[in-house]
Amino acid sequence: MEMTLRYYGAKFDTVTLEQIRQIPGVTGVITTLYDTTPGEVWSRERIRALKAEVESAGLHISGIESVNVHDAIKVGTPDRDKYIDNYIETLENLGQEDIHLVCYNFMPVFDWTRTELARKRPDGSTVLAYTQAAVDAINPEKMFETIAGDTNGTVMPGWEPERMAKVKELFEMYKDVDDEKLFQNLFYFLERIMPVCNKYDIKMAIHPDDPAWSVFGLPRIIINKKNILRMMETVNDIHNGVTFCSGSYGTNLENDLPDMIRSLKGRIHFAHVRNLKFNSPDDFEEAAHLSSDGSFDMYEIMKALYDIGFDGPIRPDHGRMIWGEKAMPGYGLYDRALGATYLNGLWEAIVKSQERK
Ligand code: DNO
Repeated sequence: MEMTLRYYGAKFDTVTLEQIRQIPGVTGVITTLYDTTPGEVWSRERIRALKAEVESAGLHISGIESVNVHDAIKVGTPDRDKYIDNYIETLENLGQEDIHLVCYNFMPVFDWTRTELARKRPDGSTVLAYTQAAVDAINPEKMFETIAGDTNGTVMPGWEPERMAKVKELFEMYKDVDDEKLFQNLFYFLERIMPVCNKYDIKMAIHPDDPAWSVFGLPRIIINKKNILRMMETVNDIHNGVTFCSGSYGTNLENDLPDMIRSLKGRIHFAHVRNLKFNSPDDFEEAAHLSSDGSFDMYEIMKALYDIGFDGPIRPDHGRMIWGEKAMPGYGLYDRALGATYLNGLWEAIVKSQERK
């Protein structure tokens, strides 16, 4: 595996490449052209400039998170092919610039959903949190307004103000899309992009829906082992793979995370590893990475990744806000650096204990 950190680009991130470079063991970044909109073609020039920026800091691009999928593709509107053609062109440009991993999601309307961006924990840190009761009580169009005050002035992925301004229209677009239709639209998209992925050896890594159930009555499909295996079998190509995100699949306590990892051998191309602390099955907060701070056994998660021979990039995910830092919620420097170091420590211990058997 390679330890990486997510980086939003100099214009958007409070964390610099120079800081990332000093986290022990972090050699790559997962990044994006954050100011592009879904459906837009990424030019080779811009990709090259992004690479140069990262490489001049002594790091490299380990993958892209995300090349976002236009809603026309998810909904399956008559003009979807035009947007898929653009997506293919972007993949081609990435491939020509030697980038071989793309994370994306197929969630309708909202990307990840949280009801709080700064819940205070007993140690004074603040974290992202989710309470089902708050989702049930709210008009989805007002969702963004309820959390906007806690973004620390940053633009959060999936919650861009331009997108949130169109929430009503987006709900309207999805009104006839159920889980099965969304699946079929995903398969259509994948079948069309697989040839270019094969040509340039680009591994597509779908991010799970977060939380792993339907919110606001919208369809959600990338939520459990059964659905993900269906997706892997239907488009049975190594380039059709997953981002294994412990914090997203883990929102549903019925998901056995190490077992899911083992069942996806060869198809996990990227891993997001973080911990959650459940107060009840309907209320969780994003704990520190350390097992004892949350509800997951992080050793077992890392061990399962080791056992399947996972050799892709891994990144600590959503850190707590600590030590007075002001950054994009979940994406500060300090707690993600602690997370990277902890995960590296687990990995070293696993590797050595296996080698010395
Ligand atoms: C949230 C992230 C997601 C993820 C996308 C992938 O912090 O994990 O926004 O990047 O769903 O497309």
